[in-house]
Amino acid sequence: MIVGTGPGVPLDNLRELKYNRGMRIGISCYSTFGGSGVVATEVGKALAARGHEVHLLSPTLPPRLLGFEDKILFHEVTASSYPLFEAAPYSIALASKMADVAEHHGLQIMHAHYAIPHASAALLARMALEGRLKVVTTLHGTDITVVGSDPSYLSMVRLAIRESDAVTSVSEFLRDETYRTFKVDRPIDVIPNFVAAPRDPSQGCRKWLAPAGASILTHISNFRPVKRVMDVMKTFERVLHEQPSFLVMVGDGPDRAEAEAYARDHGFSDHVRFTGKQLDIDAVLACTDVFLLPSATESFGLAALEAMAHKVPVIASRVGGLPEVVRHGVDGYLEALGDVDAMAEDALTLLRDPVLRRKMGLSAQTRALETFEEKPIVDQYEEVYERVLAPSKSTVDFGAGSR
Ligand code: GMT
Repeated sequence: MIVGTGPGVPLDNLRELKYNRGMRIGISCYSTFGGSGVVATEVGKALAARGHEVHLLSPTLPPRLLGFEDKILFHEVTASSYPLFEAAPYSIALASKMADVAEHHGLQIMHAHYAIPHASAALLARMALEGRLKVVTTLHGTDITVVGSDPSYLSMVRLAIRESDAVTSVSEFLRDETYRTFKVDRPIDVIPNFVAAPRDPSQGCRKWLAPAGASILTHISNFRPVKRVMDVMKTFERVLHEQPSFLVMVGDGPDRAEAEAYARDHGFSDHVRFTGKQLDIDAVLACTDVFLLPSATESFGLAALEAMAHKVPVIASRVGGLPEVVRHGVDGYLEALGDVDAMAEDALTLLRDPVLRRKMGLSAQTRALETFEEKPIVDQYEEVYERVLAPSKSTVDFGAGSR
């Protein structure tokens, strides 16, 4: 089939041509159990399922890429050490790997998830390839709100945002914060995170997690200071005074030891299960009554969305992009940052009233699966890719030389 022999080809035909062959897309991310690592991997899987060729680059195999995935190739990024280096320069190794993979596999796009260092590395790779690679950067959260605004990174994050061929952010809040912090003058597309309908877990964990029919409250995070896990402990302590219940703490990170010590010192460690990192969060969420996310900031709150998909009402702080995900009084409750008394009251209201809990859980699930449905959101990423690959005019002239 000959396409594009006329003076110009309508964009729809170009799209069809490109889709028949599929785009060749690099995705660079951290291999985290949650957050940007999950979003990047799930976007990659969805794109591969649509026929695109996806190359995933990260320091270790992302947890969500366990099974064999047709049309996804994984490239491990390793920074070799040398006695002169105080720390192996991961960003340079990443840029080099991006350029190599792009060159040898004919990648058209490098999609960087989390600005530091993926977006800057992608810009270097684009330079190494003399512009033959488009860079799409997705901002996720602390790459803007915490680390990115640190003076030691700010200039390079600003450069990455300014020079990427397209920039997306996971919430309106994060887009506005980006404009405020970096004073960049360029469009930023808001493309929210998505969630799939949860599968039915093979076995319930309620019996082990909460003997004798007690209620289950769950928190899932990387236990960094921004997650305020001590607020989770204090909220639960108040709930436990009034209601037989158990707390499931999923994940690991710097504040885990302090939280475990708090439960021991306050005599309720028998009521808390620290599970560590878990791949199968569906199993835990399926038997959760209330989800707690009292973060200091949260650009989106993917963990909250995953809980909502399981019909679990969320109690969170009214910060960042959380109000774009959780509707106060409808899918759960949003309270002022640090107000553990209010959060405990909300949890007790829900635990004492199963009808209300089920109603909110149902609203939460409907919102999660309708507003944050995978297909239209992956469509938006595809549209961004098409835009950066399309010539600047809306028609394509393949020119005499290409015939
Ligand atoms: O920015 C971070 O703290 C890490 C990042 C990640 O890579 O896990 O989390 C952010 O991205 C998630 C996925 O888009 C969002 O759901 C989280 O809200 C966001 N975290 C923060 O803003 C604290």
